[in-house]
Amino acid sequence: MSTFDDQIRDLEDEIRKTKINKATEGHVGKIKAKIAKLKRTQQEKILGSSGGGGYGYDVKKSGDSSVALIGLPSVGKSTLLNKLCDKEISTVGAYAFTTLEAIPGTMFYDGATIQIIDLPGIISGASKGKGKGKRVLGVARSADLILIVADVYKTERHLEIIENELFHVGIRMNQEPPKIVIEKTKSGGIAIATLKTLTNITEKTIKAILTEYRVINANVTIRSDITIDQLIDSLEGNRVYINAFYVINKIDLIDEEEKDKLLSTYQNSLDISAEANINIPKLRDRIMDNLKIIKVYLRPHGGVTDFEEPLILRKGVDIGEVCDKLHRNFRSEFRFARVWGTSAKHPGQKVSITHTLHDEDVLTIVRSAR
Ligand SMILES: Nc1nc2c(ncn2[C@@H]2O[C@H](COP(=O)(O)OP(=O)(O)OP(=O)(O)O)[C@@H](O)[C@H]2O)c(=O)[nH]1
Ligand SMILES: [Mg+2]
Repeated sequence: MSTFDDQIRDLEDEIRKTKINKATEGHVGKIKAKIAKLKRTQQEKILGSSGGGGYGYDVKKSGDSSVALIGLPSVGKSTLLNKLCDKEISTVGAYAFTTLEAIPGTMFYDGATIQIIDLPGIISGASKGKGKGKRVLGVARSADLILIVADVYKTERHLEIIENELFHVGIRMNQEPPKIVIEKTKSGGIAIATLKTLTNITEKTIKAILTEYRVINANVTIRSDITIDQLIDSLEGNRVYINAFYVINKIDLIDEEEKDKLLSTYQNSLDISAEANINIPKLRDRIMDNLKIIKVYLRPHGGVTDFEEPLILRKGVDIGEVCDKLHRNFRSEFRFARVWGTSAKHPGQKVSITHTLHDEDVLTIVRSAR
């Protein structure tokens, strides 16, 4: 019997040999769905054989957000953790596989506390169970941001390997989740409602892929211009959508010319030296930008604004969520709020519980008397 890898390779070859056009699109969609299903079964087999080790290290979440450091061995992840957290937390070694488990530290930034997690180095094949790969990637799946750390001399190979491993465990980097809702029905076939023009996939292909997943009767609502891969992702489930960027370390070892070349090749990257302390403040800023965190200052009704201890919130948060964070009764007691800052039409605008806050807003919540 051929192995999963053989079957997957054969199907991938078939896609490569097929010229994709309207006539062949449905067929390609079906093959891609078959590949995704095989990969899932393969992954389940690997996880099932993990000997009760579970998926991921047991890292207790702390702080306002968490950031995972992922990379091959010896790229400088532990050195970086210590720099970001300004403390000697994780052991650094000149040999591969110095770090053997997940080591969390805390980075303080402008009133926010960010958990940074140093991880063992991973190698190609990690997602298929090589080394401690599965557990490392499990931590990455639950992080709010991933830093892919690479060595300046082996950047291309490192980034390729890590991206591939992240992809295989269902991590979709820097992608919005596709807006697809599939509601199974008892009869009537497949009805597709699209609220955006689809330029990457035809309705026929959507139906072919759904059939491959044994979805025969369903109402499908699509609100973004999805691709074949995104449809399969949403049928497979178990995908996580996480921001990530590249950190190219040991920049102290190369000259300006080499550095320029490297940076023009990798747009979504930052060059640093953890050991020689180059660009660490820049990296801290970049982490905060990517975490999409905002600060909101509270002003008690009729009082003065507390600029000392801002609330640390996620971008896109509404006032209702702020109420929930403050006290379990606040939502039910909410009457109205006033907002100063860029989310307000004018200073002190009176707003409802569904109002979305911006960074640096000042907020007053007015509650009914108990
Ligand atoms: N030249 C230079 N060396 C560095 C830099 N950062 C780390 N190193 C060295 O690289 C080696 C590996 O550093 P670690 O921080 O232990 O690397 P790691 O990625 O945690 O390694 P594993 O835990 O084995 O996966 C050590 O000898 C460090 O001193 C850097 O910015 N420049
Ligand atoms: Mg280490």
